Amino acid sequence: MVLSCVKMRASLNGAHISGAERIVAVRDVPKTVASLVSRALSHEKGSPDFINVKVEASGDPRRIPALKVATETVSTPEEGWLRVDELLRDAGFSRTAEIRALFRETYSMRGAMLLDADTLERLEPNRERGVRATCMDAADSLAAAAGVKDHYAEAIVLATKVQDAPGIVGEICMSDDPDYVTGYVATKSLGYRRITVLKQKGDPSGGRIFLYRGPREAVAETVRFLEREPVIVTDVPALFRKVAERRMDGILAELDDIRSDGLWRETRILPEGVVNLSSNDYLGLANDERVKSAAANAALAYGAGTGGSRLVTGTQPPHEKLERHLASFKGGEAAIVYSTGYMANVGAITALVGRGDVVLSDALNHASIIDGCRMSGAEVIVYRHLDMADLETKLSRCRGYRRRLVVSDGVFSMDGDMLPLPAFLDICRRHDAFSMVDEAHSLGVVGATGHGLSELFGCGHPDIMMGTLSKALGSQGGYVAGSAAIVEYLRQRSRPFIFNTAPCAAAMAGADAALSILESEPSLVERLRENVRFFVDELAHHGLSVSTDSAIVPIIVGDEERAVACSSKLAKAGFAISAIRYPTVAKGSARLRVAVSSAHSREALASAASAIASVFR
Ligand code: WAQ
Ligand code: MG
Repeated sequence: MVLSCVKMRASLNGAHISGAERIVAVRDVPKTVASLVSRALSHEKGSPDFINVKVEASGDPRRIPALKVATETVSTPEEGWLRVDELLRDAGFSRTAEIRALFRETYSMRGAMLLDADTLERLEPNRERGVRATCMDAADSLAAAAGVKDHYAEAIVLATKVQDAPGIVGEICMSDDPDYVTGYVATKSLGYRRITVLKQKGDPSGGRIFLYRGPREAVAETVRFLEREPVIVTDVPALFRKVAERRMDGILAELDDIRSDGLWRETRILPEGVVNLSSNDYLGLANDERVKSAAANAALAYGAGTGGSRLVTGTQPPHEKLERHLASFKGGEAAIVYSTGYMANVGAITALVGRGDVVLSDALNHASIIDGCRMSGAEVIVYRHLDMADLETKLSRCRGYRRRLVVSDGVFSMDGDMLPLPAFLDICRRHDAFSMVDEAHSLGVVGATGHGLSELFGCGHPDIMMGTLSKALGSQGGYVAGSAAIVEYLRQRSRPFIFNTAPCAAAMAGADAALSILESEPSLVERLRENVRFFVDELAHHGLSVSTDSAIVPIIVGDEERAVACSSKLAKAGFAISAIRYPTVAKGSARLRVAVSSAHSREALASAASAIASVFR
């Protein structure tokens, strides 16, 4: 087969923008030229004012397998260059610090510095330009999206050819693309070692050194080989991972953005001895001996998992017992339990409304309510936070719908403020809308004996009384209580109930025991209320004025990174207080969120208040 080397160079105002090398069959020259030219024209660095395409007859190419690739993950350029140093030493080079210093001199060169690895003499015939490796390609490069620049695949091809050149014993490279901070060290023995970070983002420096060992009179042949000898590199891993790698680019870039916006989150295990002021276990029942042994005994009696969905084989006696108990506690005719509170909200809303219906939702409702609204397919109208006048105005415009549903948190999880339930119910009634209230943060907290908002206000119940087992009840799961018909409807229609393995008996029995304790010891609720009052007063003593209707005490910081910094200072002082940021709350309204528990001692609350005040200064 007759082959051609095709080289493309594109520049703008004399500055290099992009270049590429192909070795293709003569009949593929036209389409190769077309794709390289279109690649040059659409380069992200800008559109070139000069494109040079050179097509030369090629001799028979050498075919050599790609160097083996390994990635060295580092997080800073300093670490990256330390790895370069170690790798060069491993490969038998000794003057690594001097090589590193010389590398900077390549930044202005178009080609590579050719350096004697031992004497550090510079051997390239033209110092300004350097030596350029050309006449190379990956096998099957045409098939693998030839028009797209891929640093990785092209660098492996170049590095493989370079290590095949007579006298060459190593290479160091750093990309000159300001957005691409990766480079590599290559030798025959090390293979191609990618080093993920060699410079800061935005830095346009880049360069290459080819390390040479051999007699001076052989240098000319090395240069000829690098610049003229056609080489086809087979088995380039990047070419076949290309699509997947590029797919990951967007993901990795977004992760970087999350980090740089101060919005990075991680899961962590609370160290021992830390005062936990972030827990929703408001009554300390998650660790109550009676609750724990009820859960443990249920696991022993019924198994660790249920093995089936509720409507198939997953229902066990503890599920039904808890549902009856919740119904009577909430003053409903029936109740239905879900595996999580999130699923209870999504399950209830998506079952109750759909296309042709409308749902009105408070602007600060919990994400699980928002998701339920979105997933339902109903029209969603958001009203201003706790603004009953706005709700009424908007609801009064919702005539021609099949169903109207109004949904609100009872206590708002990030602000600790509360729905004025009587007004809410009155508006819903007058406009013939279903009312739904999420009592996740009010059950066990609000009302003289912890029954929630209806108890506090001495008013009626919403149609859909949603709540959770995961907070004051110290267990895990969610529920909806209401009329027998509503609950039956959810059992028939709500997909997170139907298509989900039944929650484990331990969670059911634990919640059931906690509910019994709440009924028999309403003093727990009073103790919680006193703790909240005490804590708010302590903060006031230290000059921080905050307010809450619940056990959630928000302390607004504003800036995301400052909130995180406060939270980590508090962690160092032994207090786990979470920083709440976007997207949980609006951007610029980051806060420390303290959740008070009846289990907190006065001493712990007093020292927490003083620690919070001191990080605020
Ligand atoms: N021959 C010799 N030197 C060259 C050549 C060449 N054909 N092309 C570029 N250089 C020199 C020049 O000084 C550049 O500034 C420097 O090398 C870097 O070139 O994820 O993109 O084309 O594993 O920016 C490596 C990491 C990417 C890839 C390399 O090099 C990975 C890269 P760039
Ligand atoms: Mg480049």
